Amino acid sequence: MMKYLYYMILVSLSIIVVFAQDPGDCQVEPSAYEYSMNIIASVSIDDSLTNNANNLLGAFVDSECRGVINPLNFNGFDIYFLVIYSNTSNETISFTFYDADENINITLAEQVTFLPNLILGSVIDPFPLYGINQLMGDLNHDGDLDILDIIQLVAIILGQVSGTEYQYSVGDTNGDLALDVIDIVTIVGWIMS
Ligand SMILES: [Ca+2]
Ligand SMILES: [Ca+2]
Repeated sequence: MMKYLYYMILVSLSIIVVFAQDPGDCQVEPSAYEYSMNIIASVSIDDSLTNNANNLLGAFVDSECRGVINPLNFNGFDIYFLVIYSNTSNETISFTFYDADENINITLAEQVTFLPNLILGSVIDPFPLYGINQLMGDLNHDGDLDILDIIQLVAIILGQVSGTEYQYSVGDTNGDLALDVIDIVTIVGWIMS
């Protein structure tokens, strides 16, 4: 029985490892691949174009890294000249973004299909990649849920401060377009759990 349990835990752990996409851990050996394609991309997180030379854009097939790049800065925002490698056509490429400002990885919404020698986007018109960095209940946007978020939420509900669009988005836990005591109770529940 213990042996069975141990095996189940190992399998569960390996599933988590298999799907981890970490651009910071990305190492690609171009000579291992027959084909490549290029994407000239911009990245927007929460509707803001990224602007940090230490950001990373990684391309993945499942957990396998197929390309990674730091951005170059053009006119105040980042452009990513990313080469993606493959040995076959039609693989589905997904993207994970390392946000150096927040020190977190964010899975981006778009996926593309690999085709040898394809070029997506240009410097004038970069291919837009989008991600969302919103933790429900994180009113002060520090990546954690704690009493500071409750204090912020109460201040907004009492009208002591006017909430931002972001705060109304992450504070409205039941989606009724209002911030009230129900949202407080819900977030307190998340903090306690
Ligand atoms: Ca917080
Ligand atoms: Ca609500």
